[in-house]
Order: sequence, then C-alpha cells, then structure tokens
Amino acid sequence: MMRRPFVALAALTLIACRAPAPREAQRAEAPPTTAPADISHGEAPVGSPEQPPPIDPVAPPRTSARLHRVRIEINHKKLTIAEGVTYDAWTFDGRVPGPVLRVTEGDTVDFTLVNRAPMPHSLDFHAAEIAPNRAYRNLMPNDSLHYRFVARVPGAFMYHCGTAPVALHIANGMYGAIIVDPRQGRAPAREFVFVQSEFYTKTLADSTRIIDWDKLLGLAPDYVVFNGREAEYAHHPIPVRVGERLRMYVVNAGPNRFSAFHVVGAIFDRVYLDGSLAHPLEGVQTVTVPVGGGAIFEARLVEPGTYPFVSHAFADATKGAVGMFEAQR
Ligand SMILES: [Cu+2]
Repeated sequence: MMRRPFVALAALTLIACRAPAPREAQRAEAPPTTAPADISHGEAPVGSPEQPPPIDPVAPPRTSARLHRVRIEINHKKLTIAEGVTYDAWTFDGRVPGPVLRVTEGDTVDFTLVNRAPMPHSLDFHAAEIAPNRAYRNLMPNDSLHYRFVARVPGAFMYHCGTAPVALHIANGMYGAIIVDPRQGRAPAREFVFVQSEFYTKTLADSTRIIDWDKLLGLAPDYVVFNGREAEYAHHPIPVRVGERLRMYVVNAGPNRFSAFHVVGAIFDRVYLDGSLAHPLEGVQTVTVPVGGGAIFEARLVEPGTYPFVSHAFADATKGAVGMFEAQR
C-alpha cells in the first residue's frame, strides 16, 4: 500500500497522542515506542476517502450574476461538533460555520438579516466597506435588517456576529466565509473552503455542551476545528487527483487562535494573503492566517498518498484542526 510508508514517516514526527491505543494500553508497563498505524501525526484516526464528509468542503461555484440577494436567518441550534459531542450553538442559517457566500469583485450584495433567536445578534461583513453603526447594529429578536454593499476588493473574508461580547458570539458559532473573486477570475483548480475556529465547552446535566467563558478568556479551547467539526476531513478524507491544482480558501474565525496553515507533504506554489492579488508568496511551507483574516493557498500533490492539512500549532491540530487529502491518479 502506498499509505504505509507515509504513515510510518508521519508517526516518527508524532508529538502527542490524545489517548493510548489499545495495544499500548495492554502493555502499560512499558512506554510506547511506536505510534499506531492508523494514526497520522497523532491528531486523528484516518477515515475512508470513499465516505464523503457530512460537511462539504467544496467551494460554491462562481456565478455570472452581478447582484446577489443574500438572506440569512439567525437561530440557536444544537449541533454536533465532534463525535458524540452536541453543542448549544448560535448560528447563521442553522449551521456552523454559516453558509459560504461567493461573489465577484464589483458585485452588489443585497443583504437581509433576520433574527429568529431570543436575544440580540448582528452580522459584520469583512468584505464590505460600510458604516458599522448602520449595517452591523444589534438586531432584536424577530426583527430584520436590509442593506446593500459593493464587494469592491477580492479576497477570502470572514463574516461574524459583532454583538458584545463578540468573543462569546463567535465562540458560539456565529461566523462564516465570503469569497470575493477577482473580476478576471483565477486559474482553474479544485477549490475548497476551510473555516478554522474554536469551541470552549462545559457539560450540562443533559450532556449538551455550552460555552465555558473561563476557558475562552484563558485561551484554552477543547476543540480547534475546520468547518465546525473536530478532524472532520481526517475522518472523511477529501479525494483529489495527483498533480491537479488545489486551491484552499482558509478563513480563521478564531475567536482566539492564530492558524499556521500547512499541508504535510506539499509546498504551496502560491499563497495570497487575505486573498489579495498583490505580492503573492511563492514556494512557502506554512503561512499564518490571523484571527479575523483569510488566505488563499495553492498547491499540487506530487504522488498518490494521504496528505494531512493542519494548523501547525500542534496543540490545535491535536484538538481537531487536522484534515486529509487522499491523492489518487
Ligand atoms: Cu450574535
């Protein structure tokens, strides 16, 4: 199998395991000297590429529309954030992250926000240039807000609830990505969107998790995730082709942890900081995506195999900021 040499190599670089493997547990008297073969980088078991992920990482397609009517409803909902873990989330459109929006430079976004939650919320588009006190104001329960903006600048942008305390609203799930394509487009590629974020939890009597404010202020998340679920794409690797251009739109919602985005076994051909076309980085290994920022990463995988993508801040990868590409010819 092609995977075995790679996994063995990955195991040598193992920094921390979340839990001892059964074989290790049976030999508790001696410390383990090898990592279990189904673990890559010690962060998550590798799943099957034949099993599609419940959360689709594929970027929505570009459209030729110049006016985009976007309507988002805010509601509170219990969501799965890790296997067997249910979180009492605050959401845009009932999901975390909220829907991925995609427009083209110069397009108009005609936006309606509806608050179906029992408390005030709001929405702040980083892709917009607008007066926050008008557009990002708190919306009372069952109220709505409508405005337009022109997406003037291409990039990979965050949107989020801006209601105070903002850290609480973001940590509870109120964020998403909006891609603004340059008018001339980008080169053809397989495109994915990964929104990194954190969950700080404590457990209620009914076993639902809710926010732990002390953990949040202490910068101690239980989970650091891509697209709202722990190690989602390690459990369900993303199939890709050897040699094709991969383009990853990475937005870091935080609310606290910087991302050190890296694909194991690859070097980025190009990285566009915040998605800006000016001065892309070429031939780089790991690039910081700050909280509240984004970046567009392009890479090609050179041979068949399993390629983890991580935040190379490895405590965060161990807490779930890890996924896999499964490259096939
Ligand atoms: Cu909110």
